Amino acid sequence: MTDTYIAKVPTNIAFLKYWGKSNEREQWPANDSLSMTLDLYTETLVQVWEGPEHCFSFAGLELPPDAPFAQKPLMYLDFLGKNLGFKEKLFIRSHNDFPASCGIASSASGLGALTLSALACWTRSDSFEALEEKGYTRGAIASLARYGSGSACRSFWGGFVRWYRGVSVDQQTVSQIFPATHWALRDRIVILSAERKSLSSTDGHKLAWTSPLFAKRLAVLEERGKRIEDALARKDLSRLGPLLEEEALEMHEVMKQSRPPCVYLGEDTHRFLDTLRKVRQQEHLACYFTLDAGPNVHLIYEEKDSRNVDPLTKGLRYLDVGVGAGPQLSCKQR
Ligand code: 2P0
Repeated sequence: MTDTYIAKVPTNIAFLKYWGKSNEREQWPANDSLSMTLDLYTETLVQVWEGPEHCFSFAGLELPPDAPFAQKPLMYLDFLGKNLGFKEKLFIRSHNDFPASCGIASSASGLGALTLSALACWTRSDSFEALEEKGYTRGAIASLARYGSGSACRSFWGGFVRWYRGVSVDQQTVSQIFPATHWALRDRIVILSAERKSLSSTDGHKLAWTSPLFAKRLAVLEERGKRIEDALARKDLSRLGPLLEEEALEMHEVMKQSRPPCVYLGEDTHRFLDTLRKVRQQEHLACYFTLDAGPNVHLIYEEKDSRNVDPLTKGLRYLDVGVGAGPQLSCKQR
């Protein structure tokens, strides 16, 4: 047995969406994105492994290298090892602290936790400080994670985080704009369907440029980003909420008008959004929605309004989460 390096990395929900890339190979997004880090995690444990290939298990099940769920992480791990010059094979065990069958995309937390735990193991680092001493700042680790999954780079900070595309591929940066303690927002993720999506986000990104709406969207995002940041700074949900909804619906309209169309929302989603709008008007409920690349709805509201949101989700499956404080790294000695 060797030492075990343990990374816990959160998921995030985008307020300003990353959809479409300017350079696929370098994972350069077409626009800035901005997210809230969630209090939902992937935990990944890594040890040095004497076998001929990496060994990967998820939720207690060892996955053969050609299993669909194992291909992306294993290919990424090879890329990471080759690029950084680490040859040791790794024994990796990973699990989420949310149910696997709930339809929540976990590539941000999953690829983030894989990056952090693998680097920690290869460099024998038991903390972010130890990694930094070896030249891996938090920003550098987030940049590496981006190659695994773009949205993973935003999961390396707690609170509210912005991924700046910069003026060239190598100028992109990620940083926290407000800490987790800034504003007690909640995300109630209403699970309307837990089915695996028919088109992966990576394939969906490629279609963005085929949509006649995409160029128009890019032209308004800088201004929308400023307004979202301003509403966050003022903790003003009555200004933030409509911006979140406009942004989420616009992304899905771009998807729908791509060639071929890419449709993630179902009838259940539209029905639920209609109910939300009706209840919000009748009850003056301060609750708004955003959407990911899937049919489930993220209800965003202030913690103090939790009780008022309950009737809306009565009888439905949901996860209720707060703002996350960011990733953690530790080491269990043999
Ligand atoms: C986001 N999404 O900003 C947007 C909103 C989905 C909808 O980032 O190809 O899994 O691995 O970079 O990060 C999903 O895209 O795609 C995503 P890759 P990723 O959160």
